[in-house]
Amino acid sequence: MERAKHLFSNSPHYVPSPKHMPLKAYLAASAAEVDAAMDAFLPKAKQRPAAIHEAMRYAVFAGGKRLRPVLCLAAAEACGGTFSAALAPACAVELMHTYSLVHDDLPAMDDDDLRRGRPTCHKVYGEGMAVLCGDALLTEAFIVLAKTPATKRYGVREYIAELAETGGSKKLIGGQVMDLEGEGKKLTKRDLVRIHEAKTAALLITSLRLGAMSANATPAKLDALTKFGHNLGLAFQIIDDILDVTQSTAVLGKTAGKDQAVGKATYPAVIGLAASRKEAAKLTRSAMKSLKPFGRKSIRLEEIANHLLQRKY
Ligand code: GRG
Repeated sequence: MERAKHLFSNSPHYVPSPKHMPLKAYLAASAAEVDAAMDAFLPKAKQRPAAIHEAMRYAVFAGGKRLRPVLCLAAAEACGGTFSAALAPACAVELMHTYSLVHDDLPAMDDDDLRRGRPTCHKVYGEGMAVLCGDALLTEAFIVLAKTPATKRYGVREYIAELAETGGSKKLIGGQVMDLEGEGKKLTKRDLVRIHEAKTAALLITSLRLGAMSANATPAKLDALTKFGHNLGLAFQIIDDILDVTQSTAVLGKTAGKDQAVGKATYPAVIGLAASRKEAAKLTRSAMKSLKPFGRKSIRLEEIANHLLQRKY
């Protein structure tokens, strides 16, 4: 954690290199710090019963963009917080995200063989162990989140309520239910937005909010980040849908063309590719507008939003 102090511009240890650390280097350094912290938080692979701990580590350390932790850290920075206070919530959101991927890949859900460029958890450890692995990662997310230091405005009660609400039946789980129910059906753009809000945007919003809460952000700043995360999350999912039809399995590290194969309604399917690209750009512009109250402090969030719009995997 000590070595990460240079990542935050408000830290006395911040080393602008040479002016402002390029985003690519910042993303890689943040991901490395989050990985090191998750390695320390998670039970060791040999901890009994070893099979579950091995599976958890397999799923978590399979790669991944670490987008949610990076948003958490960048939001903390935008609110004048510290890297060390934002590290536990950054790990917690990634653990919840990884649980959702492990369960999403199960035969009873999306039935996928490939995730993050490797065989999915159930392909390696079996379905029963993958169910338990997801359950354990979800639980671990709260164990880790509870380590976040309290601030004047927020404590463990608020942190836990924030993440639990997002993981629950009205957000992540609800989004997955709407997604499953929508397969093979003709959905409207409004239906799609509802699914994406719950399935994708909710965890991005909570990642930002938890980072901000670790920095004792005002409710007005939390509101601004909620608006930012909402538009960013919708844009992120549209780009994801576009990449599903325009990129290869090798590039994505997950099965390409899956949405079409299972008759899933997506933005490209409902409004076409060109209109989807325009919509993602429009949402990203709207997201940026919500960052006004943060001034220069939200430069990383702006860079991340632009980067996500341009991403190729
Ligand atoms: C709880 C089973 C269950 C599901 C909840 C979140 C979710 C619903 C399912 C996860 C699968 C999925 C396709 C979610 C949509 C959001 C999305 C595009 C996830 C992929 O996120 P990335 O690209 O993945 O950040 P990496 O691997 O980079 O972390």
